[in-house]
Amino acid sequence: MAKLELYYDNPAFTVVTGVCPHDCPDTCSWQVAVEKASGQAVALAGHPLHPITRGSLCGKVDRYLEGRTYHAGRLLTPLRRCGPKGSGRFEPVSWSSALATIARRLQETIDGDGPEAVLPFSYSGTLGFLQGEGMASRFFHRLGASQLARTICSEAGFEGYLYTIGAAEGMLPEEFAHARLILIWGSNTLTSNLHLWPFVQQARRQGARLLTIDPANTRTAQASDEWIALHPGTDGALALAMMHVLVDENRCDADYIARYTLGFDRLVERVRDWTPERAASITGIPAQRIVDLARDYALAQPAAIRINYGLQRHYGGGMAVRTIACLPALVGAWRQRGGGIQLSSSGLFRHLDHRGLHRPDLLSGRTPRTFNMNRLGDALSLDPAQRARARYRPRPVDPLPAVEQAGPPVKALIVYNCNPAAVVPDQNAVLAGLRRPDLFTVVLEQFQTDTADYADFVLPATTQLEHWDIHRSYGHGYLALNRPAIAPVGAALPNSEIFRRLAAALHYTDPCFTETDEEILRAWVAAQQHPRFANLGWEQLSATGFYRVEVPSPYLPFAEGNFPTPSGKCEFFSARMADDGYDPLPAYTPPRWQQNTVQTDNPPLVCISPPAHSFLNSSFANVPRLLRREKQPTLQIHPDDAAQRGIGDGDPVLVSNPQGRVCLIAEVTERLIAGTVLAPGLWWPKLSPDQRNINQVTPADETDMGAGACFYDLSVWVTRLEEPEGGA
Ligand SMILES: Nc1nc2c(c(=O)[nH]1)N[C@H]1C(S)=C(S)[C@@H](COP(=O)(O)OP(=O)(O)OC[C@H]3O[C@@H](n4cnc5c(=O)[nH]c(N)nc54)[C@H](O)[C@@H]3O)O[C@H]1N2
Ligand SMILES: Nc1nc2c(c(=O)[nH]1)N[C@H]1C(S)=C(S)[C@@H](COP(=O)(O)OP(=O)(O)OC[C@H]3O[C@@H](n4cnc5c(=O)[nH]c(N)nc54)[C@H](O)[C@@H]3O)O[C@H]1N2
Ligand code: SF4
Ligand SMILES: [Mo]
Repeated sequence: MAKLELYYDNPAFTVVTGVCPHDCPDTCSWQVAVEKASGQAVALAGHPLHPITRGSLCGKVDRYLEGRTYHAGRLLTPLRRCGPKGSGRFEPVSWSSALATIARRLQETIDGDGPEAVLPFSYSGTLGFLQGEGMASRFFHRLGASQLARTICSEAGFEGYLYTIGAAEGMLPEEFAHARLILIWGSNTLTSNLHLWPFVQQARRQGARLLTIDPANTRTAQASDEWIALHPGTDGALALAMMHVLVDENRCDADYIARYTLGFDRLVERVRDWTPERAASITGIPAQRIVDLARDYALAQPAAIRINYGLQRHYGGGMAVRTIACLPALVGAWRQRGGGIQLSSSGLFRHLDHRGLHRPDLLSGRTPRTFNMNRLGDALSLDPAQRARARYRPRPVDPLPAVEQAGPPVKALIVYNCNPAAVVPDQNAVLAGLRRPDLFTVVLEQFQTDTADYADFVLPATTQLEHWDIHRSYGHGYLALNRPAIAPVGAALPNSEIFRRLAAALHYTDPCFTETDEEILRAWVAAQQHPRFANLGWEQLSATGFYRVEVPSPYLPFAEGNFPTPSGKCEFFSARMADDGYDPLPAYTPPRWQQNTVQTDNPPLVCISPPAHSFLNSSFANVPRLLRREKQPTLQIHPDDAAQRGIGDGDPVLVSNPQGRVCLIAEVTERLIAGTVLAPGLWWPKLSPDQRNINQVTPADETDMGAGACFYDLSVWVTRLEEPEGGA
């Protein structure tokens, strides 16, 4: 029985269809029951008819009502700071006074330093087209603000995948059910992609084996047939050795290779030296296990690979994904249902037309500078050399701007859908920037985050129950509509409305700033002309709440080649890579941590910080029920590494490097390869014992491709503390 069945035919309630807004590949559709008399939402559940959601939400979102919409900490009114930056002391103000002051300050900045002195800063609080960058980009385009390269999550892997495959397309979750071997490679499905799991289990019931390749013995690895442990950032070496075995033992699909791939001969040359022994010394996986893995991979067709973003948060992450993405073509896995690889399904939606939504024409010929969000600390610096370094430079061939081209200091920062004080690398540099007395900061938020503590004005934003939106998935093939189910709580407003009002306060007269949210979304739907959206219409979308992009089912995109690369083939050799300054063949780019070879009594350890099960980045890390589940900020450490440092289970430890320091509680565990430590993220610094989190020690280094963040590629020293450190 559907969970909201009780409410469907009850005249006292309405049931409204929506979609989870969070940054998660599953993009679950949901239904909300609202009591008509009170206007209160009383129940929420996964949409029973959505083919991927199948009626269930994850443990974070199934109690979205108490965890977000009606959370006691919801921001309910605009606030003006009345204490020092970071102190969190604020007083309530009216919308009209807040907006008038903000508009005046922005205009002063524009008049004094030029529009590029304004920097928008946003990421993935919501993935909705409208409440994400919809109205915001209209506003910032009109203003002429600096632009932001949104690089913090997936850029390296995304770019790497494009070089080999041509677009972020591949297997869909439904097809995993037909695999005979599944490799979960650098992903923690049971935590971060839960709705893939039923398809994996379906395949296993039909005899498929499941292997998980991960430095940590995660929930997913524990639920697999085997955990293959490797050192972080060494996946490229593993893939090259697998290719070596496939070529050496003649286990490739010669016909598929001849028809649908480019550069096989050069690939053969390249992998000749990549013996399993060589890869074993790099990855930590025994050579024989690598040989067997390659054989299994060739023999157990169809074989499916799920890579996700965990494995690309390393200096060589782009090249690693580019290399792994070659494997399915080598064995012809794409030919069959259940074979291939999935990184992201976002490419299914690449033909969506967002011009009418984002209105780039409002730039009127201006080309503002673009900052890399991973270098927010540098972008906020008053030193032009640092600002120049913060400019977006995704490929080696892109020139670094000269100091003279750094542009004006950032004087106004507008943060929405993001918590940079917790999530961005080089936290100390970020905080130094946020503390600048001459920086005017506005934060649109649902909660009083660490970032909000540094704001001059905090503006209360609605949650997904209170606004309109449309979402696409990056894990499956559905679009979804989110209808508001309840009126805004308190004086909160949708991001779209806040930017609409700011535009009015700045006297921006383009009619796009007066369209309602529903009008904007209807126009967006009507603007989609690509055949993949041929049957998309407002009526249909409103009736069901979701829409499957028009590709065949089952979807075997590359069964007969048709790769969206320049050559139309799977590119083992990529001329584009050569043009962009890369090795054009699959290669191994070692992680940065490997360059740290100092031998001391307390050698550095590699530190990774993938998500804690109950948090979603820093979201939900203020929900009491979920905080109780995660207990405290911990550092998982292998017994050998702990013993070497005199660390016992439960001891407070100091994790430090030249970047910064954070105090965590040691969890001594064998569920981790020795030499690596794991700090589950992302705790709110202000809710942590020493008011810091793991991004104290993450560097602002950029990945090889796409200028992504190297969150899992750093060295730290770990020492036992006598007492936990308190206070900052
Ligand atoms: N060390 C380390 N750092 C990491 C990662 C890691 O694995 N390790 N992961 C990285 C990754 S993959 C990502 S994607 C980033 C994510 O970083 P962020 O994009 O900052 O995501 P969240 O931490 O979830 O914070 C989103 C904020 O947006 C707010 N929000 C939600 N909806 C709305 C809305 O409708 N309006 C407004 N105004 N606000 C809203 C939420 O309350 C929340 O505070 O973090 C990165 N940081
Ligand atoms: N519950 C929950 N779900 C989430 C999120 C969340 O914070 N919480 N975040 C969402 C977001 S924004 C994203 S981007 C996705 C991310 O989801 P995933 O892509 O699954 O990425 P991570 O969870 O960062 O890392 C997955 C696994 O990669 C492993 N790993 C780290 N380094 C390496 C490596 O070098 N090689 C290999 N093979 N494995 C490595 C980690 O130990 C971890 O188990 O999940 C989304 N879903
Ligand atoms: S966070 Fe992911 S799994 Fe949880 S409800 Fe949202 S989309 Fe579904
Ligand atoms: Mo992410």
